[in-house]
Amino acid sequence: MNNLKELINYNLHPLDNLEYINQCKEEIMSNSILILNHFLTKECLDALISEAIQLEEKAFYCSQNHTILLNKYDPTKDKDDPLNIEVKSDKGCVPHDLLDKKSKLNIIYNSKIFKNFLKEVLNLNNLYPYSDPLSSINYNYYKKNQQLGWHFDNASFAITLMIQSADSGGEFEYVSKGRDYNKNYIDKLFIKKILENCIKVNKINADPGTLVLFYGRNYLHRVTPNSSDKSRILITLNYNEEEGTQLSENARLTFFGRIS
Ligand SMILES: O=C(O)CCC(=O)C(=O)O
Ligand SMILES: [Fe+2]
Repeated sequence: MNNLKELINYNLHPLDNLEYINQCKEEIMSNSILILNHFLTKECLDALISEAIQLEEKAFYCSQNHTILLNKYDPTKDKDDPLNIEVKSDKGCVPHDLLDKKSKLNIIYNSKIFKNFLKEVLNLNNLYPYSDPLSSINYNYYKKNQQLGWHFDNASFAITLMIQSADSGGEFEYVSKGRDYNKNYIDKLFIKKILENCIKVNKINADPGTLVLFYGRNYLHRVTPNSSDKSRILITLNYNEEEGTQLSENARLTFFGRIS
């Protein structure tokens, strides 16, 4: 069985070193995002690219219009209200149960060292997998013209691993203000300006093998349309702070086309 230290570039990213953990913690506190380049070893990245390409034909593609809070447009409300404006998202998704049990992703996802690193850096008490068989680890595919519209996540934090970037477009854009979920605060005017493209936003185009952590529930973010013929492929590693959490049946139907 592979050891975590053979899957990630431990020399660059010593996940159980206190000094390194604190450095990452400071970085996410000051930049609102943590980008760890060359996180995966070349062997691990190659294996995940093969797995992603082999599974691509099994992806379930969904296309939906939604608001920035991932709700449906409400015709009884003002259509210009920033919380009622529709954006479009379309992508393909391969759920966890289609991955080989021996996938290197399962090893990374379940590794005590990795989970402990995440807990420390993201200030979390616990990290548990989803209790449904689909939602914990997902491959996401963005083909030409596919995108993820501006949104806030339902989960407080997001963990992604870039596997293949688009040749053009398919960039991750974000702003690190606009909402404080815990204080029930949302800055509609600021959000409106973003939706109207009046504010300069942060942009990253992660290279394959990069791990990204960010607070998606408070930071508006999107993936711009992939304008190349090469699919953008990205893994989301999804955890919960509470044990026994399932993704809602509605969300499972939307993203995976089935509930189990
Ligand atoms: O694909 C990305 O880089 C971000 C994905 C994302 O925002 C999401 O799945 O909610
Ligand atoms: Fe998101």
